[in-house]
Amino acid sequence: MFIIRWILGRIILLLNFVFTPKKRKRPQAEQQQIDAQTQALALYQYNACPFCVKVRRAMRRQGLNIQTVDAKQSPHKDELIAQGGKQQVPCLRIEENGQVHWLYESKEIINYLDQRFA
Ligand SMILES: N[C@@H](CCC(=O)N[C@@H](CS)C(=O)NCC(=O)O)C(=O)O
Repeated sequence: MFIIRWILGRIILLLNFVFTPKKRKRPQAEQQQIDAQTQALALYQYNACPFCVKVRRAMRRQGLNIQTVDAKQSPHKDELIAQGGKQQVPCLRIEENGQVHWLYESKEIINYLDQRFA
């Protein structure tokens, strides 16, 4: 089972590499503004998870430089469970006005990013 999952993961990463979406280009000043906002975001994810790949592709299409965090590693895994509530990726950590929100579900995350940055 582990081997099959591993092979599928490599296929997903290969396809993602071959069909890398075009990164959105913005005027420099606008991109700097967006970068300042996305500094408050972090995507907790696994490298070869198909749902995480979907979100990373959406981020690239939008030209969003959001930090990615490997949720398989300590202490990130523990942070995700303790603060987010469950061990599921992708999960977007959103820091806003001193408060932290954890957004699960790839579809929800992509909707949030599209609404905020599109
Ligand atoms: N419906 C969720 C599915 C996410 C999902 O199934 N993620 C898997 C990884 S691909 C997961 O977090 N499993 C728990 C684990 O591996 O610990 C989404 O679209 O984000």
